[in-house]
Amino acid sequence: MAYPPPADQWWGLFYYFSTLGAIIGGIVIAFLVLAAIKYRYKPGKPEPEDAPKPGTFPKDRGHLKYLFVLSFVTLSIISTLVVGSFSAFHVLTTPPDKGLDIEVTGFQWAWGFKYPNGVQTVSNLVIPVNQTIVFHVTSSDVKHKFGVPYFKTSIDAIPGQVGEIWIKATSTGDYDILCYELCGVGHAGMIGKITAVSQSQFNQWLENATKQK
Ligand SMILES: [Cu+2]
Repeated sequence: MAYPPPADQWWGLFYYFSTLGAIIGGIVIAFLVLAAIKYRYKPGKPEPEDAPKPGTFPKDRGHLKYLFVLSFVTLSIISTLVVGSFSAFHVLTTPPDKGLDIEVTGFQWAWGFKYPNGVQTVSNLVIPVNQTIVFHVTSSDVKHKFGVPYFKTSIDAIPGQVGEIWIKATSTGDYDILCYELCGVGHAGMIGKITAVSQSQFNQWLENATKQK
């Protein structure tokens, strides 16, 4: 299943982390099981000479080369995770193009939307499909957090500040908007809806909404 941007970044990173985790976890567990079988206690078998003893440092086995190789492998893996995380974060916070600007204002307890031509809606946002939508998010009372779970993105809505996130719906349909910051007794009901429609349906809708303004 293909996820729309910027959720594709999130999922890419998630699969990268979980695949690496599964592979490395598999190797570690397999090594543990093999070692437990190979070096298990057998009656009459003497302890190896370099077996660790309580209260003494383990003997140097001269495996310095492995130390360097494994440190290098670990560092390489960790640096790809760090670079991957920062680049995904960069994508999440940087709209790919100018897109359609929507002003979002959180208040107790709903979301208000304002289109560039001044049309305003509450809780329900209609957007065109296959177009970048840039949300400029603020709050008129307390701290909220504007989140669009399907697109794996969210941002604080803070009075006096404007934060930006973006989405690009690649298929028509409804997507939930949630508040991610406990903001009062009505917090749980602070749910909005994004409806992605075709460009021509959107133009039609906006025209009607503009007439009714
Ligand atoms: Cu809220």
